[in-house]
Amino acid sequence: MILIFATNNQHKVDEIKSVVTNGIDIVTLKDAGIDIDIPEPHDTLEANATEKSSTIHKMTQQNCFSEDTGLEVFSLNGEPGVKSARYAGEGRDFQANIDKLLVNLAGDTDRSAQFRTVISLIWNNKEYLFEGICKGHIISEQKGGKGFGYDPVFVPEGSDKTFAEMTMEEKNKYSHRRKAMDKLLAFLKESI
Ligand code: ITT
Repeated sequence: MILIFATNNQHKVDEIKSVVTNGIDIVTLKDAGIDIDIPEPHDTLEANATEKSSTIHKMTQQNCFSEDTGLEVFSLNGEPGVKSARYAGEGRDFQANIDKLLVNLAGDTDRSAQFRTVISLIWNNKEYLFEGICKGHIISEQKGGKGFGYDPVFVPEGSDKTFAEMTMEEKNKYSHRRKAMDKLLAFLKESI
């Protein structure tokens, strides 16, 4: 079964492919020959995920899914949240985003945070949403060189390592993205 994954983020593709079971062929936008930067104009993860999947569904008429993820820091009232990719500006620079986050959190004793992923699946012309949350905290100095985005400063609950110090398999034990994807896979198992 073929499922288009409406993303331009190769890190997300690698993580999703590593948790998908046999029988599902994940086709990326690149594989499908689609070269567009899908806009994310909305102020919720849900609405942006819907925008991405419905844009690709309109173009291809095929079953597809997208996901939008945000890092929600409690003492910053949920920021960077839906603006996670562009927190420090339109350049979408991972390092600049981390630097801004650490400056904004300087001196804060509550460093609790969560990653939240919302997947929008369009399956047989109907939309389904799935959410995955990973709770943890933000450390004050970056650690590790793996992963992407805010991984070097995020330590999930139950671990003393940042996501950037983990292999993809270890990150998958905790990750928001894997939890949301597990729900999508369970749905497909019931629906096929
Ligand atoms: P697509 O919209 O093409 O899927 P994107 O990179 O724009 O890719 P998002 O809008 O969901 O995706 O990006 C949110 C940002 O949040 C992303 O650029 C990273 O900085 C960060 N992020 C998302 N998932 C993350 C993860 O698992 N670990 C660390 N940071 C993450």
